[in-house]
Amino acid sequence: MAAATQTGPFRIVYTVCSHDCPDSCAVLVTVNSEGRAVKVQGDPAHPVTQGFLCGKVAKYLDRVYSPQRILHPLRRKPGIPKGPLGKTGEKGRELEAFEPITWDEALAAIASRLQQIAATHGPESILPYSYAGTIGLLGYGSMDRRFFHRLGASQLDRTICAEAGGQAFKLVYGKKLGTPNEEFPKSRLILAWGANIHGTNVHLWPFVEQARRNGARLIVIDPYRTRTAALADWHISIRPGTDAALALGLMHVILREGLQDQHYIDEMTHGFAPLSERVRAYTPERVAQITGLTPAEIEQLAREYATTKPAVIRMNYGVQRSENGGTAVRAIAMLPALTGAWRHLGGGAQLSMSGAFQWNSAAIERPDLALASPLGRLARVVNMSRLGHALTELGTLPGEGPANNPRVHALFVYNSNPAAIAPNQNAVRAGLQRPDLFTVVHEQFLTDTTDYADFVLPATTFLEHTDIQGAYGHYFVQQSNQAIAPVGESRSNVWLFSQLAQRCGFTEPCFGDTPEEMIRQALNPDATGHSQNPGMEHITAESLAAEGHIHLQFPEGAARPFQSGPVPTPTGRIEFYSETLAAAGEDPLPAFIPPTESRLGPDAARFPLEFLPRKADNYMNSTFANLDGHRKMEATTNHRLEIHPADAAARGIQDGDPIRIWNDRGTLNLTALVSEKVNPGVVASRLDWAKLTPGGQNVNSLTSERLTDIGQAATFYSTLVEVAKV
Ligand SMILES: Nc1nc2c(c(=O)[nH]1)N[C@H]1C(S)=C(S)[C@@H](COP(=O)(O)OP(=O)(O)OC[C@H]3O[C@@H](n4cnc5c(=O)[nH]c(N)nc54)[C@H](O)[C@@H]3O)O[C@H]1N2
Ligand SMILES: Nc1nc2c(c(=O)[nH]1)N[C@H]1C(S)=C(S)[C@@H](COP(=O)(O)OP(=O)(O)OC[C@H]3O[C@@H](n4cnc5c(=O)[nH]c(N)nc54)[C@H](O)[C@@H]3O)O[C@H]1N2
Ligand SMILES: [Mo]
Repeated sequence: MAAATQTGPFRIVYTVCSHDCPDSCAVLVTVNSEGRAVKVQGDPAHPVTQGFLCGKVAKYLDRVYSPQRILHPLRRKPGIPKGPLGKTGEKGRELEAFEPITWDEALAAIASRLQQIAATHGPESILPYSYAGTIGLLGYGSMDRRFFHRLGASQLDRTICAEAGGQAFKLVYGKKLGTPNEEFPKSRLILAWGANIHGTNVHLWPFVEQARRNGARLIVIDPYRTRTAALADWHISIRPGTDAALALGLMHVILREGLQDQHYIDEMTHGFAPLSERVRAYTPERVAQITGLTPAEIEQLAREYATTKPAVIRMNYGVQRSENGGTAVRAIAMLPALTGAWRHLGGGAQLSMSGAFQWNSAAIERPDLALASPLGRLARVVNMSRLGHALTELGTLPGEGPANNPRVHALFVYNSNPAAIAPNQNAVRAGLQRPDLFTVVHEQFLTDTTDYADFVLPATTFLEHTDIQGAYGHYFVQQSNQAIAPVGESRSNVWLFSQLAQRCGFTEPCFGDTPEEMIRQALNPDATGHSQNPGMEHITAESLAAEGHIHLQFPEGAARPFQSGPVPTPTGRIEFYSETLAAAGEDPLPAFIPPTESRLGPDAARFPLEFLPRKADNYMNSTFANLDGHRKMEATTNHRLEIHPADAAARGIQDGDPIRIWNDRGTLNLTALVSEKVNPGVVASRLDWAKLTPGGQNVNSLTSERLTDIGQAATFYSTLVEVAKV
């Protein structure tokens, strides 16, 4: 549909949900004659949104018009120490710590302080911290990147979510592409591997259901009995962090029984012989010991997977939030190459489709501006999964040197809530509490992180600004149009960094670009107005604005991305044997190595339980957790630790008992939920705002800053704990 259509006194505006989710839904917003949004609905014309919204976004107007929205820039009052202010929404609490100021005052004060810190400690002592509060292309990373490059601020390595799996998939295939949702109904076997489809990717679910009506089986491999697992034909409750072993065991059986597609292997892959040699050691008996499954289950899964055609694997990022999660993703990603599943419509695998969106990112982010900064070069890179270490010695791992040089003196947070979502929360919060750290937070709500801010700036929601968006779960380019005026004095990320650049005296014209101009730059049109980006040549800025969503076009066809070669790896083939890893002196083949924090690791005697600090189905990471309607949907699991009856009994714990969970990094007080959703030896709890959790800390006070084998990413799911009744 067009950007906006008028029906009587109402306008219907095409927007795109910009929360960090594979689905990137088309959302039609009905706006009344007073300019107020009165309804949101999924666009029935969008083939993946299919006219429905998830439970979180169906209630979106509660968020947009929440009385808890930040409406004005705020400055910390003199003498008020940084730290938790108490529950959000308790009217007036924030005004005990902050005073409202004008945008002019806020921008002037922040620009001058940043420049002063840059002059005194060097610009790299300024650290931007952002992730995916919005995944709109402009809101996620555009004017902000320009500003921080020009300033010479540190760069951020954005590893908190998907780097391990993303890089691992690319080691095998060269590119993040996958089987589109629309092809899933043709599949006869759907393997959800570390993927809670119903919970975190619900717009794939109707396609799964359609496949099942056509006779497909759904198998879920997950250490937790998710909604998806409960709805499956077979739930395989694997031990956390052991997926590489299972994938190698499946390969062992497939090759032993000759179930591979040798023609596809010969034509498309590299390193079959050494891989065959490697998997010989992964017998079903050995893999059963590691994974907690039986040899018969492993054999059955291998046979079912290799002989059912088409078969598709929906891997999500759960597998790779583990110390050796990169290798696990690599090994799983090799399975459809071994069985030739890519040759069949409805077969293959899906992890992320983001590799298909080849924006003109140099024009959007302008890394060249770093040459005009006082550094005269690109700044150093700080890993966001090591924020504790970047800010304080408390985050230092055994055997590691002290934090960076120069020390971080300013932290600029937007699109993120690190005090809740970053690992090793106690180190992060100790860092945020440093009186010498200047902290600015651009936010919609008074989160765990704003409690530590010197300045809080009000941010818009996706209804209140214009953006362009790809997706990591489908192949549609979309334009999201501003539907309503900004609530209060909130402003978009683009506006904020454009203003700050001007206050800092940056005269490059790009700092004056409007969102519409930046959408054009992202599309990079030729003289006829058509995009020059691969796959977008049929798109113009006008056609996108008029149509809302337009599917990418691939010469090779999107439905079977790796049906034929070459693939963009060093050898041009799907790499079982990674030439990149070999060149780096690392093991070029997948192997199972137990995570340090696992029942097979050195600390298992002290901390015998493997902890899953999970996402909530009704929040988006920490987003939505402050809204009553969303909290009600999580009521049965809020502040609960799910523990198996055997582990509970061994500790004298009964359902509803107050319990303490701890390791060397922190302690959490929750209530026991005795449940068979987890196996013995595994406990689980949900991510929530720390200040809404009794004791003021959340699950990330227990997680570590250890990084993954590939991609230097966070390892939330490699965490050991002990539990006792209090
Ligand atoms: N409702 C909702 N939707 C979301 C989000 C949310 O918070 N809530 N978050 C969004 C974000 S940021 C992302 S990145 C995406 C992707 O999110 P997902 O990758 O789906 O995220 P997770 O829930 O972390 O992991 C999926 C499943 O992996 C399981 N798992 C954990 N460890 C292991 C393991 O060792 N092996 C196996 N096989 N499974 C394991 C978990 O129990 C979980 O059920 O979802 C997005 N969508
Ligand atoms: N224990 C545990 N920790 C985890 C995870 C887990 O599964 N378990 N998952 C990890 C993963 S996969 C991810 S992706 C990260 C997510 O970490 P974050 O990206 O920090 O995600 P959110 O918690 O959703 O916080 C995003 C914030 O951005 C704000 N925001 C939204 N839109 C805008 C905007 O346009 N402008 C500005 N300035 N702000 C905006 C929202 O209000 C929200 O507070 O968390 C990680 N942390
Ligand atoms: Mo994520």
